[in-house]
Amino acid sequence: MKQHDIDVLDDIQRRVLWLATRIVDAANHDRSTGDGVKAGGHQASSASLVSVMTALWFAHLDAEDRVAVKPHASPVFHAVQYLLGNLDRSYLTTLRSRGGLQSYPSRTKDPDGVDFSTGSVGLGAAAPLFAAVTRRYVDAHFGARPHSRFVALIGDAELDEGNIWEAVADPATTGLGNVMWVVDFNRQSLDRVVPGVRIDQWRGQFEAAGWHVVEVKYGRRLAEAYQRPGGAALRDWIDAMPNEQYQSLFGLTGPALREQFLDGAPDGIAAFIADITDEDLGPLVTDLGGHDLAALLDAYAQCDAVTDRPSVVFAYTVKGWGLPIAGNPRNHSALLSGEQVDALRAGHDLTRDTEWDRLDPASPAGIRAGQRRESLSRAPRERALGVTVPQATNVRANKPISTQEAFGRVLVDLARDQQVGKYLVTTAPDVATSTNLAGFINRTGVFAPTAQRSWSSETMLRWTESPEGQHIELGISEMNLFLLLGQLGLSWDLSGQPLLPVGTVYDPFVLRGLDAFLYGTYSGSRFVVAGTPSGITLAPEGGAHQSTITASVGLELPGVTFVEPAYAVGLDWLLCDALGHIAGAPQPVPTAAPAEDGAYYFRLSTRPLDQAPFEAARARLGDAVLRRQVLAGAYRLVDAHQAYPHLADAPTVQLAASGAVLPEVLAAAAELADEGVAAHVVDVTSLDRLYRAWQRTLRQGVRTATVPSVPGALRSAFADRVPVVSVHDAASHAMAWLGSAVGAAAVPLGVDEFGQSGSVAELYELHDLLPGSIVNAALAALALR
Ligand SMILES: Cc1ncc(C[n+]2csc(CCOP(=O)(O)OP(=O)(O)O)c2C)c(N)n1
Ligand SMILES: [Mg+2]
Repeated sequence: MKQHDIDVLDDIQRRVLWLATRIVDAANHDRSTGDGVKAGGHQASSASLVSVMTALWFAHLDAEDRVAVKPHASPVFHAVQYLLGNLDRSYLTTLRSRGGLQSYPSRTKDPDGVDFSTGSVGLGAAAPLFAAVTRRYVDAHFGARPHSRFVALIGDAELDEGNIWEAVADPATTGLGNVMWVVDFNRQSLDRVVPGVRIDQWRGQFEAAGWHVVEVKYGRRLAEAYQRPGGAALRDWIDAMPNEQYQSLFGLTGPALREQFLDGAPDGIAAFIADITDEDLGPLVTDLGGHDLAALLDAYAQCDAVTDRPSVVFAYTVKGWGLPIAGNPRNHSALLSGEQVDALRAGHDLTRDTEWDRLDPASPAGIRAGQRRESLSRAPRERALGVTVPQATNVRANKPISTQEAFGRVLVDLARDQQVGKYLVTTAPDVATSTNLAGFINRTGVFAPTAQRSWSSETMLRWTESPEGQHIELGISEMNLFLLLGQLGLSWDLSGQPLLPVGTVYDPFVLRGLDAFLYGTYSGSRFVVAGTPSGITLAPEGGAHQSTITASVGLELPGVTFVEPAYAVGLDWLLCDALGHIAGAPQPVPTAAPAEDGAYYFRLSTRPLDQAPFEAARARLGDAVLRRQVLAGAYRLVDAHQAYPHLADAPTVQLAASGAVLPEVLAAAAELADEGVAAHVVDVTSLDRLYRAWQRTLRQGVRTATVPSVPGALRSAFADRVPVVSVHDAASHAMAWLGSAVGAAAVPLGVDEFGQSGSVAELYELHDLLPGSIVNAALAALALR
């Protein structure tokens, strides 16, 4: 690139720096919320990335490229989009306000085309890597898409997050030449200057994982100084200097800076810098490559040239670059004072009247911005897959079967479906076979970018790896599972091809990947995940493998519909319906509910259940009604008054349960009938949909100051004002609200302690889940009434 072009980019980056700084300043000083809570924002973290981002957007990226921006640089992103003409001026004063620019980049809430949400450090780095994994899959199955580069801009302290290394190390992410990470290597985190010099460690870790590593360490001034006689010693001294000492130079000037710089320096350095004036010394020794636009563009080009593996650029930067807080160890959340902002404005040749202006369209910088706007624009993508997922696969269940097994069978059946089959893609963190994906894998194969020779003669599981495979196998990292699912579910946007992603994970380890789960759904991703097996029903496995709080997690996660069927046909309906929603052709959930628009979490079990009770309910209600109720969240598995007509006037309770515990509940209902108590049994297939329906009517009542009605989903399955016993192989709290919802006393039974090894019966006894305890709970509920 010619010097003239670099000068133009330099003009642009100065304006980006100003706008990013002022956007944060305006949030804090131009607005008053009146609530005493500081608006906040990160001027120093933003300044650190200004050069990297200016070089990218104004000289490197193409329209199809996708970029994750580190959370604290969101003001830089918005400043760039504003200068490109993609953001209205009115937004610039709305950072961190309602409906305004989000504190951290958000796909779903920001107005200017964020590719990846970020916020929880580490995840934004991994997301583009898994987006590239997804693209490789899409290209192999559906034909090559226009080339994209997947870029992550990450803070250096983000490298402390383990999920980064899980992602880098997984074989599924190897060889992705279209990935570039740029590490904003400012040697500062939130609290401190990062101790020591860690670059050799980071470099070694990336290289060991097969990455291409580039360092952009020095700016032009330092590079020239190194060429002079004795310059090599200067270089060695700067390289060896601890981060803490180097960072301290930014706050100093004059003789004090010289003294600090020479503290501990070998002989000869003092002489080398003796003829450099005090004024020139600071800019020289703090001249880092991460603010040298030509050096950055050269590094990006080096990454493009390496096409067989991912690249990482360590861009040495200054936290607070160009601001009075540059390099200050306390600068993470520091805000410039009014006087400092005034001085900065004047220093950028702006006034209060011109401070928010775009670049003059007639100037070289303005012309460049106009050209870049053109070359970076892209058309919106279609989200719907446009295929019809069948309502059921008609899974056969004539003998006892677990929900986990039924799940595997339904997937095999869907894989055969002419329309749907090819869009299904499964993934699991080394638990594919133990979560019943083997049937699907046998049918579709395992994905690998190139065909692999199979050395196994095993007939049970055909682990054939090829570009046609539809299962992406991961190492044991639940973070990677959810990160990949999140990206597969955004493939319609990031790779121009909607998919039907399905993941499996041992239910207790959903918690291990929870932040990535949240990340995916916060980003608007849609997928199915099965947590299986779950609960203490996994009896012999003991407390370390028994999940108890996951039902509450599923219930409470926004953007996730939590379901926990007990019977195979119910599971079949729910799974087909979920995939139908993801395909974008939702079959209406008949509860006047707003369309669901997120992920689905199936909590499953390996306990085989006799399917006869379900078939009885089916005969009683008919498929159409039953299916509607199963999808709505609950149905009456046993209606006591129909099953025991002589109990029509007897005291009545209702036993509500989800999943594996239903046999005990059914037995308790029979015992209660013997004792002259009519007990309805309600199978709660989706606690989440029921709760949402209830909340919706409550909130409606609250907002309109009217008496809330009972939602249909509750009304059709539950009897009004009849005491409830809830029974769940999960924390009792998840179902404890049902009493309020039906207006009656409730006794919630569940697992509120860590589990341990045993038989199902032993552990159910321990946690009061056997029929005898359920009967006692029912009598207690009647007494509480
Ligand atoms: C998972 C997570 N933990 C903690 C934080 C709070 N936090 C935000 S930024 C930050 C330090 C980041 O340092 P670095 O990545 O080096 O960024 P920079 O120096 O560029 O600001 C921390 C601890 C977070 N956002 N996410
Ligand atoms: Mg940092």
